[in-house]
Amino acid sequence: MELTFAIEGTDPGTAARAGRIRTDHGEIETPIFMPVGTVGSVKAVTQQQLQSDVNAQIILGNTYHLYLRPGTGVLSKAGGLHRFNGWPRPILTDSGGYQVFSLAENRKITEEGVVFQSHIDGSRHLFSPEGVMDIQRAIGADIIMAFDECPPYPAEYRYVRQSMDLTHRWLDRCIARLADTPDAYGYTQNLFPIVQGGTFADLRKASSEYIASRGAAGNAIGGLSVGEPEEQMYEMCGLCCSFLPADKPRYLMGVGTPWNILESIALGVDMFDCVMPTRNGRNGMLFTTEGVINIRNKKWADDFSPVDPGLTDSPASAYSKAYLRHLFVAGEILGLTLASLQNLTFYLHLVREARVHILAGDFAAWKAAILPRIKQRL
Ligand code: PRF
Repeated sequence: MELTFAIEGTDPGTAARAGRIRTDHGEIETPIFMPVGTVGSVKAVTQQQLQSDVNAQIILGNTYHLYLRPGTGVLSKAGGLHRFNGWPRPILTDSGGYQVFSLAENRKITEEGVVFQSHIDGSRHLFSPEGVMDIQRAIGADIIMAFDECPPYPAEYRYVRQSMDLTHRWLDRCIARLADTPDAYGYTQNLFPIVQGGTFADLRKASSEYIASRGAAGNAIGGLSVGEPEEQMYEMCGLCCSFLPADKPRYLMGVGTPWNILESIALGVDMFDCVMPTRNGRNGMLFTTEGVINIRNKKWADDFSPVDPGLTDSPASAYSKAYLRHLFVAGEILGLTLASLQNLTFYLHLVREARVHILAGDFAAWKAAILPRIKQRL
């Protein structure tokens, strides 16, 4: 069945909403954070831990990485990514329209698509809107992203406008290709188009209106959190939300810090993903209910309090800060797992709490009270 979205509550003080997305692999309560599993694995964490400890409701995969390794041949034979990696809940795949710009070498963009060299072995490939839809069919995610160009920041108005127009033409080719190809595995794959337009208000409005006119089951906001000031990101995000349909989920791509997420929920965003909790976690940066910690810091060497006393359901809370610091200093791989679990548990806890407070109607007051605490550097 096609993905559906039901709004279950709206916050009186902000544009925040609490909703429920239904997919063929289960339901997602929004607002939601989606852990990033680039190559079909959320780094350092097992699928069982993601389900039982983190209670992740949906994870991300990347078309760019999965296409290069293990390739669509293996994924098709496996019966899709859910069967391949044993994750039974919903999956979303990004289109590669971002990774190809951030990772690949010798890229060349044309109307047809992007020619690039693999960051793994230098081999040459073409990503076109049609090709990327075919790859995402083979991967078999429940939500698949349109092929877009994310312009760098800063960029000239002329470049961003032409890039946005190209993204819109590519979107129409994505839609046409999907209409011509069946779902690969008997469940529905839903295309989310992506708003671009850089930091230019008129382009953001034009792109949001174009995307909205396509009537997709959900819509994404791309091209933000690429180096622009936070205030500008919020301004553009709020603008996009005001033009995207209210009765469809809105996904802000690649954002962000816990406070970015709370501010964007207030603007009307429902879905988020970011490598920050896992990547920064592996570098020793921990998000806790008390504030942000660098667990490698000497000051934790003999601090035997739990990693996050305010988050008792975090697996890391069974251990002390001193022990986790010891694992990092000793280079033990368990440290990477515990830090990743702590940060993901924190992010999922945060959006669950946000949902509770939206439904209770006191989201704005709760956000104002919690922000200074979680932003604090300890
Ligand atoms: N486009 C796609 N994926 C993305 C982005 C984008 O603009 C971003 C920007 N923050 C993150 N991931 N396809």
